[in-house]
Amino acid sequence: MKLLASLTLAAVVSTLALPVMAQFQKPEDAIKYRKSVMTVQAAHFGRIGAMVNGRVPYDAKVVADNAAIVETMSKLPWSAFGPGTDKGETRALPAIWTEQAKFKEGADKMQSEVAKLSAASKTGNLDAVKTAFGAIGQSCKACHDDFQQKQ
Ligand code: ASC
Repeated sequence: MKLLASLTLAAVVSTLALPVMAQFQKPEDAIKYRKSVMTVQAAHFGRIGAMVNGRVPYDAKVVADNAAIVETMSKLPWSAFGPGTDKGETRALPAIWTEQAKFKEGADKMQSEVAKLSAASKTGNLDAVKTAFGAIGQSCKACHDDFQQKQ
């Protein structure tokens, strides 16, 4: 019984830890993973952007659904910037690894701004959504300016 309890606990803990502990076979798998996450994240952020910018009529449910996806995605890329993932098909700059504290600060800031968007989206208040959306855009840009090679 004790063994079963500890096996169950281990299974639960490893499931909970999964998003921040994604493991990769090869560096290129990690690079592909983080780029894919960014692509999906940008797609769903963009759907909110279309409403924030008035290109598409505001629909609170669509904003909330997309904000929830962005919130999940925002947690995922960071574990894929491990050692050895600085070379290959990537625009990641060396500063990510030489200025890890600053990089983490940017990652944390982005996630907290995204959490605010998620909260705002549940109120149905478009002005609150606009404010949160703008703050996220700034945090994306700040990190890309410092840590992503220009195209
Ligand atoms: C996006 C996207 C980014 C950011 C950035 C915000 O939708 O793909 O890289 O927002 O443009 O300034």
